[in-house]
Amino acid sequence: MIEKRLLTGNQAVARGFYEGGGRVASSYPGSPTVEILDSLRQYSEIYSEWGVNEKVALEIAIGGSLAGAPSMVSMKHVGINIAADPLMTFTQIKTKGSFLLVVGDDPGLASSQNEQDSRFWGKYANIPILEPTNPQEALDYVVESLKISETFNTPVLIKLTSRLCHSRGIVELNPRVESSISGFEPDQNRYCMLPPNSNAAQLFMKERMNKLISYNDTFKLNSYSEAINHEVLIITSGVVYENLMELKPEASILKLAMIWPLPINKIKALCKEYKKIIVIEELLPFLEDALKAEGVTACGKEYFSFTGELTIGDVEKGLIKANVILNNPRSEAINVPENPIINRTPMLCSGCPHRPIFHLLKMANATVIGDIGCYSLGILEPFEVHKTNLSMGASLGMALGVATAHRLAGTKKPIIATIGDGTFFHSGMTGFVQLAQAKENITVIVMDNRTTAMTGGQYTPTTADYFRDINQYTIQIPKVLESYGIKDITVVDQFKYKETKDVILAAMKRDGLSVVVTTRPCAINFKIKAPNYYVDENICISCRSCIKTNCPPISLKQYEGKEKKNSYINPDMCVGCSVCSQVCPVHAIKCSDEAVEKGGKAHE
Ligand SMILES: Cc1ncc(C[n+]2csc(CCOP(=O)(O)OP(=O)(O)O)c2C)c(N)n1
Ligand code: SF4
Ligand code: SF4
Ligand code: SF4
Repeated sequence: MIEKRLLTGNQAVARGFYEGGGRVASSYPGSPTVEILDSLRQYSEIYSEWGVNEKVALEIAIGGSLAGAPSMVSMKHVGINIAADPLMTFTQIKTKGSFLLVVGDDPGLASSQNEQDSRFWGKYANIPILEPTNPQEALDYVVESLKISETFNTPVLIKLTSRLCHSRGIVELNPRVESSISGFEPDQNRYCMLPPNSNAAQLFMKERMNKLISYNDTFKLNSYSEAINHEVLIITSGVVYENLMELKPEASILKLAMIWPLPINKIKALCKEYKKIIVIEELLPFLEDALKAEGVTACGKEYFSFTGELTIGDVEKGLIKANVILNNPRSEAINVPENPIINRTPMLCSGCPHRPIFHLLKMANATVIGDIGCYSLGILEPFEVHKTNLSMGASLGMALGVATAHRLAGTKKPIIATIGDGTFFHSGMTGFVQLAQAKENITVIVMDNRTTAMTGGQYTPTTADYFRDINQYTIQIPKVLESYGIKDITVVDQFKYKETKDVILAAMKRDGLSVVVTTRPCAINFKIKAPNYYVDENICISCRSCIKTNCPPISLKQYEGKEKKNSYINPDMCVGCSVCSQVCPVHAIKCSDEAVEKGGKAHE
């Protein structure tokens, strides 16, 4: 009997890599692909590792492939920007071990800073792209891509989206095909990318692409369903195909599994039979433009948005506009009725170590150049301290640019940059090298919460430090910065609110670069729970200072016999960080553990 399991798209990718004989996998965390590497950890046959950023993760997988091991790297769409340098040269090489680049796009921006379309990277890098529509296909396409990679000596890009990565489907499991690792065999013509080798590589890539076009013309995973009426041919791929099938349009449908290079001979032959060719694809008109460039009269983006996901309703609206289906909407009946979801702004968790920093930055009247991590929530109410948010590690260079421009303009306003430990190691270290040599007045707060919290708590080099596990490697941020020649570095425990405030305000006043490293770990990932705090309503003067810390357990309550509402702390949610008690002007917030209240140790 065939074994079946309910898997997410991410889990199915991991399973496919296992079944296809995968040996080396690396990744850098980022939604929507984080769980691929997490799922791979269950397979002892596969070595898996988080890279310090996407470039290093890619390079680990490249190394695995050069040594003949079937290898895979996974990342979110913006990760390709970081990995692009080695990628664009690696794809010129005649690969040895099979190589997969799995990328998760995020149409609709569920958890990303932009909506870039990774298909363009695949085209630019001259490699084939496969796009599955559901978890079963995610598994099958990974297995197939390992074979394609081996046959054509090419890296293969598998393009996923958030919807597919996180949705579940029943998947058939098959046994693993074992693979051997041949080891690295020196071949300078093949692996040393300098002229004339790279000149020859251009011709190899071109020839490889031509072979792939012929292969795709008869590729077994592309599917064509023919309507009786030959009015309209719809060309589509990915999750959109599943949405389209819910509508059962009276049109022929060509679903592409390998979306690049196009099976152009097959498409041209088919298109001759139809009056109208409609392309339905999320984000940019990648397929549509490629078809037009080949002389196919295709349309698409005049009916379907260039931004966001294309839901069943969106596909239906577009097809009504294109006169393919009648103006008789079915999607409302198909779509699950909307539950009344209460919109809430994302919030820092109870006891989050970033909270006191934002609370006091709010009062500091500085221009704060933010970065990417849980601390991006410093953009939102009630803090609204971060004035920029661009890409990982960008806060440092940008702060330098702003400070320089201000100096040139004669403006004197303190410039602060924030960065987390995950981002420091990902791409902040180089920014610090630049800052160390500059002369501008900048204060950088390194919020070392000992983890990559925003993507689910993957380790960083300082994670081991927190656990005091000397067997794990440990890199201390202040020591790294000292080695750059930075002298003004203060390490502070930000739950000592007053002391932290003094440290940051003093750093802002000092000339040159000042760095403040905060040390409190992420409350969620380290499962921190210390004795809770409570409000003595008889002392509380309803000033709302504690409410402004925006810690989830704190609310206003109508106590019996009181005229005004006073503060209240939900004891089940409070993790005892003490920050609210430190901002209370009348000492109305107390610890439930008297020993802590009298100066004992809390929250360790
Ligand atoms: C190039 C790129 N890769 C991955 C991500 C996903 N991502 C968002 S925040 C983050 C790191 C956060 O870690 P850290 O700086 O330690 O901050 P924390 O969330 O722990 O506060 C990552 C990897 C991204 N936004 N951009
Ligand atoms: S996960 Fe950790 S760092 Fe992120 S908001 Fe929660 S406590 Fe703060
Ligand atoms: S002590 Fe105050 S700020 Fe800290 S977790 Fe409890 S309610 Fe939140
Ligand atoms: S800060 Fe203190 S006095 Fe002000 S509302 Fe909170 S508990 Fe009451």
